[in-house]
Amino acid sequence: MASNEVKLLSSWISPFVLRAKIALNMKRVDFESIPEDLSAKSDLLLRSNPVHKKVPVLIHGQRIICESLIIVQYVDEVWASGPGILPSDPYDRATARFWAAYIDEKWYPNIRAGLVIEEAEAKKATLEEITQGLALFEDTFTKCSKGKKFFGGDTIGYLDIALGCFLAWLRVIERINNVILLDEAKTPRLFRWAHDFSAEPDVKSDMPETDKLFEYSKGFMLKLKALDKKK
Ligand SMILES: N[C@@H](CCC(=O)N[C@@H](CS)C(=O)NCC(=O)O)C(=O)O
Repeated sequence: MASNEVKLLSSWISPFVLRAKIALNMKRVDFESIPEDLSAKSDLLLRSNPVHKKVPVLIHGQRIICESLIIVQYVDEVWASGPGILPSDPYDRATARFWAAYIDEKWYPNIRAGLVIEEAEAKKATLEEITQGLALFEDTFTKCSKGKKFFGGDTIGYLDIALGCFLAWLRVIERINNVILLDEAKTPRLFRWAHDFSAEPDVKSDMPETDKLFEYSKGFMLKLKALDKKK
């Protein structure tokens, strides 16, 4: 492989892969997206990410970078000429990293659970956790955006990507459960942000359509349950 070639081990359904794609799109990096079948992982994936065996994996020449937020950061640092993704101010950067860690460690598990759990009380509690997280993000958005369109200011940044990658799945969970989670009345700024983020060309080109994801999710729920049983 040429030393500067960029490949991304991908899956169209993966919010984590979407993070990497948005970052590469923002920096106008030419890359090859290599789709992975997550139920029959390729040797390339297993060799490239032997620790987690998950997508996304960025292959930049001979270098291998795993974990979506680390990839976003790497892309930001390597292709420094494009728009900055992480905030330039150290405090803003620390704040964005704090909330991105909260999203992955605390909030995302509820998104996953929202697709799997069937028992009524547990499902209600999970949906409530998702909504409470969204209320926190409304507040965080107000502080981080400083009156601008995105968490990152005038252009999308690290936190926009960290949270926005889940919007399509959030809409699927709303549809499956016939509920509104991102409520315009309760979280008006976040609602507007979700619309603006989804409409950005660097996002729109790769964000899965809700209808397609909804159809896919029907089989996917069974697969997730099977995976959970194996663990
Ligand atoms: N923390 C990882 C999460 C990546 C992840 O969960 N990827 C999923 C697809 S959405 C995957 O590859 N799953 C395969 C498996 O769990 O075996 C990241 O941020 O990149």
